[in-house]
Amino acid sequence: MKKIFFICFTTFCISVVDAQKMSFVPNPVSASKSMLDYQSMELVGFVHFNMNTFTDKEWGYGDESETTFNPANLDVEQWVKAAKAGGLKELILTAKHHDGFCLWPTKYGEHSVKNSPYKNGKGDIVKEFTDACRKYGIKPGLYLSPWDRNHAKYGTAEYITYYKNQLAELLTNYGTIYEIWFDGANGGDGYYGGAREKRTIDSKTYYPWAEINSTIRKLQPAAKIFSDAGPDIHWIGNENGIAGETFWSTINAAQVTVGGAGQGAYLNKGDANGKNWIVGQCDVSIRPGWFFHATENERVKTPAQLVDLYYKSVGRNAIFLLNIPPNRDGLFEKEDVASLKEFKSILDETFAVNFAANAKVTASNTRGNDAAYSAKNITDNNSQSFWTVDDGQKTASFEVELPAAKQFDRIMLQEPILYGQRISKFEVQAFVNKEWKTLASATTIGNKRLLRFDAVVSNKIRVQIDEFNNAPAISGFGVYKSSAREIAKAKSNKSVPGDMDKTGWKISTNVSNDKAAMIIDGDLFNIWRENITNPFFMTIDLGKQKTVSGFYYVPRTDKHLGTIEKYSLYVSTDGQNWGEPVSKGEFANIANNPVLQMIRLNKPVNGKFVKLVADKILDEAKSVSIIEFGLF
Ligand code: FUL
Repeated sequence: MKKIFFICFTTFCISVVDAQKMSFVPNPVSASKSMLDYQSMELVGFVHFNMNTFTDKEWGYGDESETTFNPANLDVEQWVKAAKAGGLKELILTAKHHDGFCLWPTKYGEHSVKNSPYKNGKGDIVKEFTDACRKYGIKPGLYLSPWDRNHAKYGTAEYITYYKNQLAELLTNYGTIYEIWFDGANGGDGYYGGAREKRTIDSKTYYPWAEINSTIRKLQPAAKIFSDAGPDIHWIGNENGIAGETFWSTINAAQVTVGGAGQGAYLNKGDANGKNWIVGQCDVSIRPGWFFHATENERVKTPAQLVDLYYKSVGRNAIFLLNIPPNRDGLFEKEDVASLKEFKSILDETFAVNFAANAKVTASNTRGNDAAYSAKNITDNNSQSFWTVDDGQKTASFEVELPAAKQFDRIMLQEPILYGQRISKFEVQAFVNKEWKTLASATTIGNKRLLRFDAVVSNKIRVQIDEFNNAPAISGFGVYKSSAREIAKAKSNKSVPGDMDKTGWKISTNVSNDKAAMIIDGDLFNIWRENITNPFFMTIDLGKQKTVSGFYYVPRTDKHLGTIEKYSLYVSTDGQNWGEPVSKGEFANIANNPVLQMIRLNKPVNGKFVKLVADKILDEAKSVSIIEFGLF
């Protein structure tokens, strides 16, 4: 606006500029103002707190007693204050996870806080949460698991009615809700009111998503809806918090099913030809698991690791959704709070000074030679104004001259996404020692692209844009020097704290003993894999009697091939008589979150021999893979 008045003092002039402005039209699929605002938040928090917190599980079976849920010192304001100090703008609470337990006193069932010791059944954690968020200026969002392993009618139409009722309850009784999160995990075995069986649903037809979404639009017009398929925000295809190096905010939603298999790669890159503008969201937990486990206290992500994820999510045109799970007291642990705070402080320090603010810019071309599209808009610190070029240009470039040479190692670029996402190949160069040096080459930009490279000293930076689907436009540009604290070494993930010494162990398997020693060599990187025809098992001779209180399994993270999904663990004193398994179950959510799995036995057992049986391999693969196995 400012510029229009500056150039045009006559009505005639204004109408000419308007006509030219009009001539720069948005791509057919582009961001709405409200999705632009959503994406500008950048950082959203997740709070996984529910029955699993008290059972030390990732996925509860659904048969947990309500009396187990009892957070003695719950302080929701402590979460919200820590989230705020960490720069999070919105928080999403697991009102109900897959085990079906409800953090609010739903009137549609009994499996909720109302039958727990928490505040003698008078508590309502959704209310406490939404009130606290509002008090501290954080937007509240809610997660309501579609899968319910407690509900007797799961799999039938009756459950859908129950689910819709619960959703309506959450959407009507707790003020403005800003995000609703629909998890794709669906169907499988569970308690189901005592049936204890496996139930599969057809994820394409079981949930009436169109109807559910329109109810949300009606009851909570400000709420953004997340699911694998949007309609507003979509899953990034992994639970590591990482968007593809190339990332489009467009996909074909019709091609994606909520809870469908094998669509992770598509969602991780987006689709240059997608018909729907759906923003990508990178979910990850600050700890290995989504829920709190005391055994993971040593493995809270460091501030440097979180900053790295910021570059791989927000810096690749997506949203960063970071989970911080409260402990059994109902509080964020101090390690998590400290890491989050330092993460924010590193980002603040890095991005405090933009060396390119108001710097001089020259461009290869300016659309219609119109000041409204001037290259000056690139460095004016106003992401609404932008530079663009005439239609039909084959390439486009601009050069920024800093007032003085500076040392820098970060560059930020933005496209005005109200006009869509246009650029698909570009390069950044700096004039160093009298020649142009390439700092980085990349593909997409979108709302924000952050580039990291080794520090250079220069006063001239050039951006060469080589591929685009429509006249390219740039609205923001930044040049920064990263905080020295960012490169603080990430904690080694080599050690598994407190595990049993493996000296003298002997391992044998029913497939091959060739390299099986790799399974217990303490190396958390080498993958042992063998083909199998029968259910896999391995036996370990511990050399002498030991007390076993738990075990861990480290799966491969690169792909699923051979990942164990269900297991039985046996302990024996003679290696002949094994009896009943001392632990049997599933590595919950291992397909999406293939991190170290730690299983605690109900009670410690003495023995000299341990046997692990793979009751089920992910995707029924005909192989088994193990990076490491150990005991506690
Ligand atoms: C997954 C769930 O199964 C996990 O437990 C967690 O809630 C994560 C955010 O989504 O699909």
